[in-house]
Amino acid sequence: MRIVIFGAGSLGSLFGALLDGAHDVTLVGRDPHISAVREHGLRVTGVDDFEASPAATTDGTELDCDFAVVTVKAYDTAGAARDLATGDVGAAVSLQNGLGNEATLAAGLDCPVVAGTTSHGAMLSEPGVVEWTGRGDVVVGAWRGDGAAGEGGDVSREDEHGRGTAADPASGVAAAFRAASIGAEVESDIGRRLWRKLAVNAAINPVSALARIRNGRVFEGPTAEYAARAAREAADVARAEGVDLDAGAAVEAAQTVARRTADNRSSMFQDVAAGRRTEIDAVSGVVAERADEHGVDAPVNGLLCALLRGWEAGEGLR
Ligand code: KPL
Repeated sequence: MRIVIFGAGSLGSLFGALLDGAHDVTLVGRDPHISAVREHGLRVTGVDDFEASPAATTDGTELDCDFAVVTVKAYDTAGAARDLATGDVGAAVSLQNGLGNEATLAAGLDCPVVAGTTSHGAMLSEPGVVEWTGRGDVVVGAWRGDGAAGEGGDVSREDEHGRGTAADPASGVAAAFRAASIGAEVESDIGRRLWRKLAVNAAINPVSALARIRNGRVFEGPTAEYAARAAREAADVARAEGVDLDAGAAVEAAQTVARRTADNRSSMFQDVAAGRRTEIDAVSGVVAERADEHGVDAPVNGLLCALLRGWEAGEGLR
């Protein structure tokens, strides 16, 4: 299959390397990483050590593919959709942090959109080299618009070639991942998975970024109570949206991820440390805004969001 990875940061590059070999992969990203991949190939270290040689470009326009895996930061999603719309793309698969990315892709693209989450961990250690910091999974599901991603219905059908049917692109995507030995499942209730991931990110990312601590420390000491409250609030908002997510289960999911990725610096901590804009709008910002709409209290998410937005404004990043 022809697969475009739109957003060759850490996770995008990891998936590009893993999918290469089984598929015809093109990475879209920025220099100096893309030039390094073109000149020397893409090296993966950590969980496994190997070299891959996907095609690599800084120009994401006029690309044709069976599907594009979108791994850009949430605030770059509209730009990714604009570029992808100039090519012939069979489906767009969001493997991003935050809520709302699928709707942005669907608004800009005339192809099916697949929602997804992943728990693989990765870090770009230098141009052309990605460290695979933790093996995880990939879960995808059909995006059906109006916020009801993948609710109900059978999304696990594959055609005789193992590809998803036109009405069912998620199973084709999962099959393509599995063909490259990447564990991938189709989830009929992907909306719930996205909210659970949002609760995990709402707990870990802003707390780790503001306190400058690795994931394993978030649920220890003085930050623990606030991380738990951020996850609980996200679950309260999810339930107000009709998503069956228990507050205790959301806290437990966040604690499990923090334990499993204890040595990692969250993506938001990495952004702040590098002086880059964060995904706070698509994480705590979405929780706080939807809470307001539903008349639900989410003061911790509101405060975490204000602090990160204040930091970004002070750095001239927004
Ligand atoms: O998704 C993550 C991130 O860093 O953005 C977590 C789950 C917190 C793992 O680090």
